Amino acid sequence: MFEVSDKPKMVERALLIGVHVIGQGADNVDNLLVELTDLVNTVEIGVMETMAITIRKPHSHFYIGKGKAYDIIEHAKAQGYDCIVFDDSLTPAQQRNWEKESGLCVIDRQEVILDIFASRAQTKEAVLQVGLARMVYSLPRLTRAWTHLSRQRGGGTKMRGQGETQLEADQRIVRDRIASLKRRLKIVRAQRGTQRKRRMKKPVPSAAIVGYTNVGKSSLLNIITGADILAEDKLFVTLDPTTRQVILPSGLKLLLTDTVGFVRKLPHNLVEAFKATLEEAVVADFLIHVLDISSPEVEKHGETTLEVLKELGADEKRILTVFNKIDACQDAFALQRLQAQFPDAEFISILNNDGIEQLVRRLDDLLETDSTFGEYLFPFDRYDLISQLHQAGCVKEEEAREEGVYINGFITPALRPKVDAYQLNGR
Ligand SMILES: Nc1nc2c(ncn2[C@@H]2O[C@H](COP(=O)(O)OP(=O)(O)OP(=O)(O)O)[C@@H](O)[C@H]2O)c(=O)[nH]1
Ligand SMILES: [Mg+2]
Repeated sequence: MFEVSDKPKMVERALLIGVHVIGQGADNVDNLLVELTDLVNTVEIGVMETMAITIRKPHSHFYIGKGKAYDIIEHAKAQGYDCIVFDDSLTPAQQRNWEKESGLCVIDRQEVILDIFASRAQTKEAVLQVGLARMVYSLPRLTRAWTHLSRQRGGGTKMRGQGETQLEADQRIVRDRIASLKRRLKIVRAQRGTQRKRRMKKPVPSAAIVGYTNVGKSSLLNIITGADILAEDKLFVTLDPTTRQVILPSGLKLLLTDTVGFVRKLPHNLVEAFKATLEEAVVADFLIHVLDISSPEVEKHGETTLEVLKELGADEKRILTVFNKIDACQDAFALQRLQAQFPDAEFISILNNDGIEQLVRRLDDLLETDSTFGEYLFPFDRYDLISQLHQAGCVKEEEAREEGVYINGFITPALRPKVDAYQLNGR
């Protein structure tokens, strides 16, 4: 990885391989290959051919059987491919074996995803997080012949210590980098933590928009709050959370956060590295789970999202399920079926502004169910509380009376304990 003299070779022509292990994995290999094609195209490698193969059990050397492996190598070389991409994860040893035997660049879905994240990362925190995930991924793979896809992964040789092999020196450098990235992340995260604390001090409830990549999460935040976040027909456009406030028709306020999208087989290192970013989902009062109904794989995508949420410890939250892109849904039967299956879900098209008003009303309902209506009388010296109620958009009516300030409205759970003592009506 750090032999800088090796100029990065560009790989251009890939053969994609999906492996079905009999009796394992409910995912359809062909569908996964379609998705892998999108992922590989995103890193600007041409997909020449996809191949689905079935094996009885994984083998340690090549993951698939040796006979099949040599057939594939021969085929790939004959066709002039320079890269083989596996949908399944290869162990560092398997990856090395493949590269040694074939002389081609052999990678897996995880590495492709890491590469996409790296190319998308813009903010300091995202760059550090992706950098960390990549370093952790490459540490056991340092002896590979190919250590990069389209981009050079930084580096630079350091002097080898006495008695140290090149590999040991490289490993030391990567470990040092991991440590340094962790240190720098800690600083950046402390800043984010301060921002979040400041936000949480405001008694405004919050919701996080979560879901598979490219389903329309950023578009939803844009249409509801009038924000101007980049929304594109590409995978993993958003890596950093953005929070905007919206005032709902009832007057209640809600903080909405757009988050990074998920994908099947998301590298564990990435989830780990993005945990701090995804914290936004964990601390939110509820989640808005967006799905793309026009995808034939919509249900699988939903399951993936719920799995990642579970890993983050956010699966117990209340979730409002939103099926987006109904304009592009070709299959009327699927729409009906999902409507029957998810009677509490919203079905919308952001593109056609269809169902958005109803969705916003649902957000209001959700907040109002949490909030309780009450009448209060505050002494004149408790303007601090009155101001917090205003900040949260709880106040329906306010009147200065002789004995204090009368207020009624829907009070959010966060504020209730603070104002309970001033409630009228026999409390
Ligand atoms: N047909 C259709 N396309 C939509 C709709 N809503 C969003 N899109 C498109 O879907 C694509 C993805 O939208 P984004 O808002 O970027 O999706 P995202 O979930 O934020 O994606 P990532 O940040 O990449 O995970 C964009 O090209 C949008 O224009 C819709 O209702 N109908
Ligand atoms: Mg987005």
